Amino acid sequence: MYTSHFKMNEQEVIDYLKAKQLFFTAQENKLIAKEIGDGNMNYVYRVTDQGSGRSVIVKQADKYTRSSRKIGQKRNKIEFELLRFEAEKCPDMVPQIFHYDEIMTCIVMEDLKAYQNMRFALMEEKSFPFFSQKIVEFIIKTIVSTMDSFVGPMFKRKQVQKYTNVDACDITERLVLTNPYREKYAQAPIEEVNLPYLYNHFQMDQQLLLEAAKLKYKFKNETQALLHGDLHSGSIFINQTGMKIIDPEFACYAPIGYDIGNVIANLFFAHIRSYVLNPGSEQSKYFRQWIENTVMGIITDFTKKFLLYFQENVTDAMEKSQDYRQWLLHLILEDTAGYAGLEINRRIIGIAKVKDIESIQDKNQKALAERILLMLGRNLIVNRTQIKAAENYTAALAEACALAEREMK
Ligand code: SR1
Ligand code: MG
Repeated sequence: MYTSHFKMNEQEVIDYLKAKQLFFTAQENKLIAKEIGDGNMNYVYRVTDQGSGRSVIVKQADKYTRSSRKIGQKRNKIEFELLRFEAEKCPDMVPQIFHYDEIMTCIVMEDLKAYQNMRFALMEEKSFPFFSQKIVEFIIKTIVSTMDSFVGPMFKRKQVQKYTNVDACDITERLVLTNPYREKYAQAPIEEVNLPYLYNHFQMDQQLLLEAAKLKYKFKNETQALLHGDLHSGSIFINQTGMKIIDPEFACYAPIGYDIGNVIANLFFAHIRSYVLNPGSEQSKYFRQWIENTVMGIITDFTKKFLLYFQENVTDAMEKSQDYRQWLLHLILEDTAGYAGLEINRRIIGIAKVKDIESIQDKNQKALAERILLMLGRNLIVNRTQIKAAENYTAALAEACALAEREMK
């Protein structure tokens, strides 16, 4: 049984766990399953024993995406391998894995019921004081540590082969790095009032197009480190005491700034949502200040920890000087700003939108949020060589708000 792959339904997932004797004891036999996936790619089942209340997650990758597009299933193995690797480096920051099935392409893992998806927590304007430190710890230990400067180029090249997933990279290259900049691919709906800006300015902006193309080139050609590959707030589960990072199915070797930029961009979505919905409330101002401090904290903490990690762990004889690591840090920070901009743009005018902005009901408020974010995205891409210090981000944010408000008056 289970010697060839098929997509399981809820009952079949229960049967699978029973047949494989996974997670539940023989006494726990009142199992119910519910499909809870809200992404575009996989099927995610929560299976609960109604007697004990214990539950587990089964995530299955099919040969088709949920929108019926044919796709390879390598992402599931990569996700499992990366979760296993991350568990060695940051055991408190990933879900526990109970089982991986290469034929059924499914992972049986801890149900993170005690945590909330961070995107939704941010939409409720919850703040998490420890977040910047923790995410930087994760980035240093699981991403920076995979650079050839530490593990050697021979080992890294083998790892690059192991983690190359043509399907996942193709999705990123189309959805993030191309389509938002090409008129025929830009995906409505954005608010109608923003369409002239999109078509006549944004997509005609030769400087923006050139800089976005350079960042795409880097993504395709620079195998700097093993990334999570989709490090947005929806890939993080969080509560007041800790967080767990899930879903590394887009993992690949690419510039580190891609992941850091994703984290920052998704914090900005929550910030701008709050700014347009609750401009005057003191509580919301506190939340937005926390986001700004968090973005600044990520940059300053990454700077400090990267330099220290590099100094203590570099093995390449040519890379031992302080000037070298400073030079490298600056490249990563530049990339961070640029990829943050690309993530912002693609979530506004691409097909994979974010709830933070999509769920804004009032058309004027949503239009303002879109315009601010597109202006911020552009600025971060085009001026990325100047955006290296923590305060540059808050300045860029304030500038985008002021500019967009003026234009939309
Ligand atoms: C087909 S939609 C794929 C997108 O969702 C994932 O979360 C990734 O961000 C990807 O770009
Ligand atoms: Mg995902």
